[in-house]
Amino acid sequence: TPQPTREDKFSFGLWTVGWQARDLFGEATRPVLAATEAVHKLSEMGAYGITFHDDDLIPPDSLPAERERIIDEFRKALADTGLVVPMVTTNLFGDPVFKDGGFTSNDRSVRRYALRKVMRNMDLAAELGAQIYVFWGGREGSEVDFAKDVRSALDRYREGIDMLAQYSIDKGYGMRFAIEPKPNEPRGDILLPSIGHALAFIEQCEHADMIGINPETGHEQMASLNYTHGIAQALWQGKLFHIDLNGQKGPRYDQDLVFGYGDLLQAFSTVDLLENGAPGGGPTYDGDRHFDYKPLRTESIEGVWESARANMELYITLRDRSRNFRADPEVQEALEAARVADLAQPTLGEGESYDDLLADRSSFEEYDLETARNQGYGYARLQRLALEHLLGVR
Ligand code: 3MF
Ligand code: MG
Ligand code: MG
Ligand code: MG
Repeated sequence: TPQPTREDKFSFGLWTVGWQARDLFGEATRPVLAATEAVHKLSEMGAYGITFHDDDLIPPDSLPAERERIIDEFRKALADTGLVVPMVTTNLFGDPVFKDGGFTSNDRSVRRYALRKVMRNMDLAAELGAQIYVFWGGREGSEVDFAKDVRSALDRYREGIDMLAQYSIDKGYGMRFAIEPKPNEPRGDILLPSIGHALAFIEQCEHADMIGINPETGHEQMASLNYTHGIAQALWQGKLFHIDLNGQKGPRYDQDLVFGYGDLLQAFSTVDLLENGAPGGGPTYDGDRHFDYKPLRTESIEGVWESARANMELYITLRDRSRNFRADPEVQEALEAARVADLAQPTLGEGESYDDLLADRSSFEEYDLETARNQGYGYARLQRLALEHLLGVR
């Protein structure tokens, strides 16, 4: 079985392996996992980083001295193991104060409190060297259309993000922000529900250049969207700042399964894109491969580590398979036959204008429509070869 190493850049949220499996219908099935233990164990298993929400690391009601002690112990575990903190985020969803949102609550005092909570945690994130700060607005949304003025909510969302960006700039933190879209759960409808909505929102921000996205596999798939296509567009726009990999079986509640334990074929194309880029070139992703999953509620701590390992091993397996896929002469021939790389060729010739196109009778008046209509594209063969590589039968 493949052995993960630091070079693979695998990271985990403290809230993933640390999830006590409390759900909507039942109590916790596992005891608290100390952050320092998570650091040591993840490091032993070959991970590279750990990420956290403020409240995962520091229980919200901690007194200042307790807070300092926790941070010191965590910092020592990081130093002892060499594990890094590539990303930090804020819990703006757990406390009942955020039941109508953080940045977009109808209560202005809640909005001000939310901004302060983020600023305090950004100071800690900077101290720990995090370069990416994630914003998942799980409570920014509504169940009642008449109760939320979405345009004002987006104004307030933008105001919050822009103010915090200015804070990072003024403090010299040099952070980049990553917004994480999700269609619903816990709110009936969440603002910035998909990759596309988030990308469009970012363009409206004053500090758009330092704001990107943190798309999660399962979140897009909850909305029946193609995750690989979504991250490809984010890459195209230079906005794939971070990533939450996991598994999801179609449009149902947020399952947070192990990466690949849902739409395995799409997980294969995701890894192929992340690792092999696109045939036409363009920006690639070089951040950490971050897993945001939940170990099954049925498992004790052994099962937690088993599933953490499963995320990394499956990623490595898919990476190996995708390299074999790309290197296979028959696949190369099939890609050629399917003219996949031809799409990188501009539709107009060099220096060609629409007048030239209008003058080109072969493009319209004398176009051989019948041949174009009757041609096959050769994608079926490509799909069969991809499946065979995925299954390891080639
Ligand atoms: C919820 C999530 C979140 C975010 C996290 C920061 C609790 O569905 O995915 O995890 O990932 O808040 O990234
Ligand atoms: Mg999820
Ligand atoms: Mg999630
Ligand atoms: Mg997530």
